[in-house]
Amino acid sequence: MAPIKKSLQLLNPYRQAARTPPPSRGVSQGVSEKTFRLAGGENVSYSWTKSMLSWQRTSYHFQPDHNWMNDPNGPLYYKEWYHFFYQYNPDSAVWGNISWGHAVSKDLIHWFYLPFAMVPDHWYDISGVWTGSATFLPDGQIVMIYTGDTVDIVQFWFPHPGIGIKDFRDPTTAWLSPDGDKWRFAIGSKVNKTGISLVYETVDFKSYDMLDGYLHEVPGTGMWECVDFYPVSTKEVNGLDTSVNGPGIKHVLKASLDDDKNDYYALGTYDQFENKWVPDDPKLDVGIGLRYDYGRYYASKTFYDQNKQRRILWGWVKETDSEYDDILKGWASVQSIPRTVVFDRKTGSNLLQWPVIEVEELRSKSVEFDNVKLGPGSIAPLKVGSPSQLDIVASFEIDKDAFEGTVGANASYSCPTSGGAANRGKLGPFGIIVLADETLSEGTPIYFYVAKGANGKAETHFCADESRSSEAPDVSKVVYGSKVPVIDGEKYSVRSLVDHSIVESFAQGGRRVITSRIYPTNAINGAARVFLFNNATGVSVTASVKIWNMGSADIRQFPFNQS
Ligand code: DQQ
Repeated sequence: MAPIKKSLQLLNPYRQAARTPPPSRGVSQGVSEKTFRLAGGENVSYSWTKSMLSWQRTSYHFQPDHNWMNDPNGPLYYKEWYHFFYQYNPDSAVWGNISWGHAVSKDLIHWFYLPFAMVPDHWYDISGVWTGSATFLPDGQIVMIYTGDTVDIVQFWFPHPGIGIKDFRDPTTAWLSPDGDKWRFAIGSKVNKTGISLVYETVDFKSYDMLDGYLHEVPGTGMWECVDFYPVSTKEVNGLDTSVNGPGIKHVLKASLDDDKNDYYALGTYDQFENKWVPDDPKLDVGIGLRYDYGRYYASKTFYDQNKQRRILWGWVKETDSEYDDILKGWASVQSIPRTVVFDRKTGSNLLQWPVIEVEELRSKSVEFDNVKLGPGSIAPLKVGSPSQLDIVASFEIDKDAFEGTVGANASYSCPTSGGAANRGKLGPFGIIVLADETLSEGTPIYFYVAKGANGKAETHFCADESRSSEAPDVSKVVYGSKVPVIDGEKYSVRSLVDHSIVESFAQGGRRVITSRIYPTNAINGAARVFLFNNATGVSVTASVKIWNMGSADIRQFPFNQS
């Protein structure tokens, strides 16, 4: 851990003065902006105390001991260990000098840090060892293909007419060609404003042929980073190895959009003979349809866990405070809790993401609140042990008669633009408030809002409102969210993993996910509280909640010096 005291002393002289915005990081080198930029107000500082900053560090999410981390790289399971690599700056809490950090775990929760896996030390990666993926070969060898940043800021991939020299990156895990004699992998790119994915073929991972045409393209989506491409079973709940194709299988294509810094996926069909992927629904194509996460989540990557026959998704969750604060803390970014990914057989139109079962090892004391009646405009405090580290599972039912009798309830609702949890409608919002203080001067509502048009058709929105999450002016405070399918007979359900400055919330069994970074000034340590609320004007809501205190993960250096 960086010596916070020393940093505070160094930085305090200018912290109270007006600040200039931090420099852009990454863009001139050809990748997406790595500095979080507030829309205005960046030069307003807040006098964070040491205790506030220490509270922000997470207790059971993976993060390095100190300094900057970004994308997950080459995750895999090998010889009874999960390996995780990550974009890492060994020198500072801002993006730069990118190397591959490396950690191993038996359970995806407790980790040992290992020495760097790769540092910039060859002509083809001397300016940075950027993102890549792992492929197992039949003889047991593992191949890591990655993007190298060279001295003249040209990527490792070979120029292609119409494509900018910096616009190739982030190879996927390879899959076998139809004859099984060649490997294929995809990379992200763009032509003008059209996001594309190219596919390369290789026999030996030494020489490569680029296949004609694109795996897929979507006009207007800009540069695609960190493309991911994998099969999901429409029949079974198990995950599939990346090379599997055939009946009962759909293929997921994911791109991280450089232009808006979000991860979009779509379900579709891969014709391996034509090497083309076609979305099931062109209206939900990559970059214009579904996102893995409607909060802060980027550069994600899956791997097939042959240990438990599941596909696991990792994603980078960046800071949404200022870069000055990251330097004070001495660290920046966390990884989401790894999530299992399966096809949603109930809707047939989306994936389900769920925290890996192993995180439940950290659950300890629990409290339950059954059938809590919440009248219109009510709020109920919940007594919980340690409100900074929680696993909350909650479900809500709306009073049936009132629901059916309500029409014309704000059919044009949208989480980001409809005024957050303070905006009362007939059928919402209702949900939980986490990381709140006693007086609710700070708090983050995670909630449902049901909108119902004049035609009686209901649509449910799942949102997270950061607008009152912190009294500090220099952190992000947006309202995240999206519509979420709720099938007849289902309750409104949410699971939230609270771990200090990160809250990951999963609605309807993982149909929609929102990850927030939250930096309260009052609602920390013993002052943090959890509430249930119903801010609807027209209906009562009945809530049932179970909340576990979560222990801390053991994340430390590998004990090389012990026998
Ligand atoms: N991060 C890496 C790139 C990738 C970007 C550089 C996405 O390979 O495109 O750190 O965050």
